[in-house]
Amino acid sequence: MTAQYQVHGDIAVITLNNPPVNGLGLSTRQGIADGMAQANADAAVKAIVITGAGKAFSGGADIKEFGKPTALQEPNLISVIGVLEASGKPVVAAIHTVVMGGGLELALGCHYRIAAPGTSVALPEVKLGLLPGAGGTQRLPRVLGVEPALNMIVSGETVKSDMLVMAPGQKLFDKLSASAESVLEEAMAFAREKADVRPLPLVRDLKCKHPLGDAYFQFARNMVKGMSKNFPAPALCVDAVEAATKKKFDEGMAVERDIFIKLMWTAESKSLRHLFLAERAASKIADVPADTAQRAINSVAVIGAGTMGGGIAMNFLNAGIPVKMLEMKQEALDRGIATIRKNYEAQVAKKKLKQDKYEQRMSLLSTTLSYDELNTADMVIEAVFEEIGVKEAVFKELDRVMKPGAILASNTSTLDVNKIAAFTKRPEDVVGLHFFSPANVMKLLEVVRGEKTAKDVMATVMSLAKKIKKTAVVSGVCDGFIGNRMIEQYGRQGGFLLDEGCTPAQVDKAMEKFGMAMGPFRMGDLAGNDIGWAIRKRRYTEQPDMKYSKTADLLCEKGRFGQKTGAGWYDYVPGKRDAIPNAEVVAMIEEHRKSLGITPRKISDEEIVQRLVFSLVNEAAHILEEGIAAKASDIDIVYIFGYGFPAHRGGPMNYADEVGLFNVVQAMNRFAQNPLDDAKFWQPAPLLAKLAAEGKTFN
Ligand code: T1G
Repeated sequence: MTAQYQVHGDIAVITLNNPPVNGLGLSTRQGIADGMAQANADAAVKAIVITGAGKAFSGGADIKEFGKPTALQEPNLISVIGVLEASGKPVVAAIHTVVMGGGLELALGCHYRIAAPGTSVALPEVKLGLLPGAGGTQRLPRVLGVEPALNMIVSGETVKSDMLVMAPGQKLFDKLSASAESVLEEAMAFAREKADVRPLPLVRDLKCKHPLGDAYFQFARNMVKGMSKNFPAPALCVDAVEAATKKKFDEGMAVERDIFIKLMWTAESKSLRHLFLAERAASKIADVPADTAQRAINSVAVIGAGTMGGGIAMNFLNAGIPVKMLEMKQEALDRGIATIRKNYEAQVAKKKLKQDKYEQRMSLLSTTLSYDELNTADMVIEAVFEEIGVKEAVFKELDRVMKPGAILASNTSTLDVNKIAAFTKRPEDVVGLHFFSPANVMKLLEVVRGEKTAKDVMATVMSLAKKIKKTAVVSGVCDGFIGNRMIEQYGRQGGFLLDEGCTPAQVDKAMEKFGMAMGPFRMGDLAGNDIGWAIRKRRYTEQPDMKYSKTADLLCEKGRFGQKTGAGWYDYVPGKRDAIPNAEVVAMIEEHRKSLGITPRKISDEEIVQRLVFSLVNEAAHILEEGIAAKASDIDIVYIFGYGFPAHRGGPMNYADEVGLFNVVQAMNRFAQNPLDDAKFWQPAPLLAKLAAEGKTFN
């Protein structure tokens, strides 16, 4: 049982013990119910305390149990909370560290609640596309007030116990304990004091009203509508809390239950639950045990003070890790420092960063023009010009100066990490750390594992990624790793669609309606069309049979590289980001189409979305077959965190699973009939064909 029962004198203590965060799976729920029965049957027991072992009171329902039969098996969480409320003896929750979701709902079923200071309190279900489903929408407003409760439920945000006890008239916590260590003792003493109180106070009996009634909820609905475009849950949270103010408790519970069951089966919720586990699974490497000893990283060197080097350095400064930046010339260093200062000062101006914090971070930054001064750094990240000759020179120098055991990382986005490792005598210490621009903002980090990269280097960089607040995904070595290799196919399909009859705006609008942060052409203008141009030029020589539309080259030949040149597929007004369609570009595309003898055809949004998204899926299936990515969910994480794929779709692989792989393959077979497309590319990858034939999914 993952809940222990012990009697201390006249107090029974039930301790949730289901590591890592006391998720309320069936066995834990059963343990609580059994403990309650025992305590109520034991005349020597005067009162009961419930607490959590380890690093949480409880992180809520067991997310890993969702979708499994045991999730709804009795005693379900509502029944367990009913047992608490029906207890003939007082039940006191001794809360510390984390009390979230169903964990907070469990505590709300107790007669009293003692919280340690600094406890993280939340009803984060909305972040999983749900709403609190065990009475949270009915009880929290009763103890905290309608508005603070609704804010917590709709945002899913965490609030500290110290803040909550200051809410006027709150009855969420009867008191704060002196510390997390003393909360159990204090709760037991509190339970003794309340042993003879009758009737026992029940949250469900408290009144729940909002003075403005309908007007307030109308206001709340308007606010929520704006922030929850693709997600149904936030608006339904308002309905549930409104029911708490208008209906009897049990009727309100029925409203909450109906909504919860409905949301549980939405694609949005399944996507968000998939991403919650996928993000955490990404940091696990099958052949690198979780307890692999890590190398200490107490200081970092960065080679190159350009946009990437500066952004990379900021990640470490933000985490309190000293950085020494190296450039070849002083003015390059000065420019790099100035850019870092500008970025921090912009955050200070927006009150996102305190002045003293900014200064403290800058104090951790030093610069040098000499490689010899890098010999104390525990890790170095190279972010120099993307050309193999330059990388060779840099890594030969690093091999000469870096201390034994230092990690040598390259930020290369396309070059072969095995080749780079071979420039040194210590290939086992070499790894790729592919940051996404802007490196101090984008959460995704592709960790490129070379053939010889040591396991402890992998364990070290994966743990370091967490410290610098990056979501790391392991990639094998291939051209473009995971993300850029897939985005190249996505871009190719975009080009074919222009040749066949679309405008850039039509393709972008279709993809943005699907949920992409930006369509392919706006994204090209943002990243710089010259980047893709350079890659295509390489392809034309290396892979002459790879088909491309020429439109992107024609655009680049006009110097229309995108926002950085004020014009690309679209025009831009300085200082503004809106993409303004340009008639000349559309004319250029039509001209080009005519020169190919192509009669333009009307192409549906659905075809646009399928060709772009399924091109990602097919390339991803090859990436999985080749072992470049370890699991499909890693690829979803790459696309959500690195390329603006919509979270409510759960990533390209999750989306393909939702559509059904059989249907994906059917669509690919149709695309292969199109003479203007690339029939060879649309041959379903063997893994995809196999899963589709077997009626299986990627995840
Ligand atoms: N269930 C199962 N496992 C969980 C879990 C949960 N609720 N929360 C965390 N884990 C696992 C996580 O997968 C990881 O596992 C490990 O714990 C550490 O997580 C009826 C239905 C609690 C603040 O949404 O916000 O209650 O990778 O890396 O940074 O109304 O986890 O080690 O195998 O995040 O210290 C509502 C989600 C559920 C809370 C800890 N509860 N969790 O953060 O560690 S729905 C949540 C968190 C619900 C009821 C409804 C955080 C944390 P592994 P971690 P952390």
